[in-house]
Amino acid sequence: MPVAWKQTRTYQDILYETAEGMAKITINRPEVRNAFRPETVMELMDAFAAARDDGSVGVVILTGAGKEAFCSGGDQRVRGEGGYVGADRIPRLNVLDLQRQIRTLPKPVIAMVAGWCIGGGNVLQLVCDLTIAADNAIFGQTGPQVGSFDGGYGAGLLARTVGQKKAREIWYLCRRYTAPEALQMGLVNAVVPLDQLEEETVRWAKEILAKSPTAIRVLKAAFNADTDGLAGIQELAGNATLLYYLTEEAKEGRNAFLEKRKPDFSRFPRLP
Ligand code: S0N
Repeated sequence: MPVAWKQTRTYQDILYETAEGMAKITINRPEVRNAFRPETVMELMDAFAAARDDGSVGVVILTGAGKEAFCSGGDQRVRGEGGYVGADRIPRLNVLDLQRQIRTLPKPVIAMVAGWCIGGGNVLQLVCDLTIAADNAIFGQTGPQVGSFDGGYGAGLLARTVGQKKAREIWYLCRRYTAPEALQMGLVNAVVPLDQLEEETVRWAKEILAKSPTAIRVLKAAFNADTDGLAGIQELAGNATLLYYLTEEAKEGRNAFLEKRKPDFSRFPRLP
């Protein structure tokens, strides 16, 4: 049965739909192969924040409208000096904020990729937890060809994902890679016929939804901690704090303060 998506928030450049424990966020600018402008990124950040706060959402799917493209990166028509320029005339590289938001979202994000997945679009799928690609998907970086580069996750996480040599090839030569090639290099998790893309992505999402949300949450933070330095450790440690807050031991500390008495931690075990 196809998912009966319900549009639960309204935006200009993106779509936000929810159903059955999933949120689907769609970049909706097919006329420019779903390139993002500053406003697109602002809307995406708002949508991801909504998905984070919605307790009924356990998995987020990020995709692009139509069959032609997942995302072709930054909208080159509004690339000014010092960044991409929106209606407020402020030059921004706010997709970097979005990348971090996807990484730190305490729920898995699955990129559902059909067609072009290029430049900043490829970095967006890279920072997602998992990627399901249609057999028409094409991946690549264009930075050195169009006068830009992403030296953050776009370089470092790519190298951790596909290996140093391959990552350097991808950036230095700006070649394009088919979905099977992307699968072979570990850039995506699965390749399926285009007409089965959403069905397969939803199948993966539902498999995750059947698992322990806390275990998945901490695992995501643990994978991030390996690559994200102190920010990654902060995220992982935040989960430890969250779990600690739920214990009687932590509540004793809070209660003692509120009751203006000394805390009594003597009944709590010091486990080996
Ligand atoms: C995607 C491509 C390969 C599709 O080719 P195809 O199918 O032949 O279609 P086209 O006719 O080329 O395109 C259809 C229409 O869409 C427009 N269009 C496509 N991509 C863009 C885009 N990125 N920006 C604006 N318009 C786009 C075409 O112009 C065409 O419109 P019309 O019909 O009116 O002519 C092919 O289109 C392609 O190669 N696109 C460009 C890909 C690219 O180079 N993207 C930018 C890469 N850079 C980034 O993404 C930067 C990301 C970023 O913000 C950043 C982040 C961190 C640090 C640094 C940066 C940074 O600035 O680099």
